[in-house]
Amino acid sequence: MTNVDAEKIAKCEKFITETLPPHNVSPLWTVMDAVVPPFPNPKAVPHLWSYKELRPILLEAGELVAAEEAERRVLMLINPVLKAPNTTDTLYAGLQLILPGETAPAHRHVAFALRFIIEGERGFTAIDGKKINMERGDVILTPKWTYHDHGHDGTGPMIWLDGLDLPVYQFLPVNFAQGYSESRYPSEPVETSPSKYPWAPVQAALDSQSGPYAKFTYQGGFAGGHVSQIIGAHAERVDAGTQSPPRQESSSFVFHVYQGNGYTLVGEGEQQKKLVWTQSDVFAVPHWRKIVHVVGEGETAYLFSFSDTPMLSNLGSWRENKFE
Ligand code: 1HN
Repeated sequence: MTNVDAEKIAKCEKFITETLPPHNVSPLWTVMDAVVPPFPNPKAVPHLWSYKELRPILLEAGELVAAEEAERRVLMLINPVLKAPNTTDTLYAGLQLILPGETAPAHRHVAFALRFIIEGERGFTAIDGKKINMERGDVILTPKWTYHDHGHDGTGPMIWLDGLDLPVYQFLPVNFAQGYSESRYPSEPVETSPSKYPWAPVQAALDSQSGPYAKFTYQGGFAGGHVSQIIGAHAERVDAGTQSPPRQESSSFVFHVYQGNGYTLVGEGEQQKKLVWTQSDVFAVPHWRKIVHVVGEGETAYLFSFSDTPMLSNLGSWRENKFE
């Protein structure tokens, strides 16, 4: 290095550390790669939560705190390298418990929620005055800014997976929430609702497609197209002893195993992670990670998932890698 170079480097350093800061400016050229990386680089890592492990802990929470007290008795599924409420960089997932006779009081918020019912019968959610019964496999939407409360007219625990777009409101600080004046919003029972997607027709739609792999996207709801502007919901069938075609999308996903045993390979090369799953497990897939589901002999696997695909599409930022 010549003296001229050394002098210039020292000048540059002084410029960056002394001249610029008082003006509240910062050089782009030292951080260009970080601001515009060559590939999407989510912070979240692939991770699996075992239902068998978490169920007793959730029931213990049921003994320690009442739904009324908690407002929502939920164990948040937090990505190991992130903080609440992040399951992925953009998606939130949690396991919620309601016990017989309890009320999770009415409130509304800007954030959208969907629920996938895991176990229990005769639990209900009331959405804007419509009391909707919950059964295993149902997907139930809670559109933005609708009053909703949950309850349980049956016996035994009622457990479901919540999916919300909460992490998005970490950088869009416009999430208002409002409690209702009473614990329940007045409601009447309904048999069907545009908010509710029972499992049977979804499985029938998957089973009517030929071949060992099938995919279904929940449509309509209140948003037209996907179930909401930010979160989309999907289901997949992978036959026993087969694997899904590889896919890689901009989106991040939270998966829930409705039925079956297998594993999912997430990512490639040294970063690849193998998530081994069985019924009712939940796992997180970060953005832009290649995914292959591998299913064991014996039982057909059905996977539910929710993603941020609609948000990315609406922002013109969704893309996929085609594997021919
Ligand atoms: C919420 O309102 C529910 O209504 C569940 O069941 C989870 C997590 C954060 C904020 C609001 C529900 C939630 C939530």
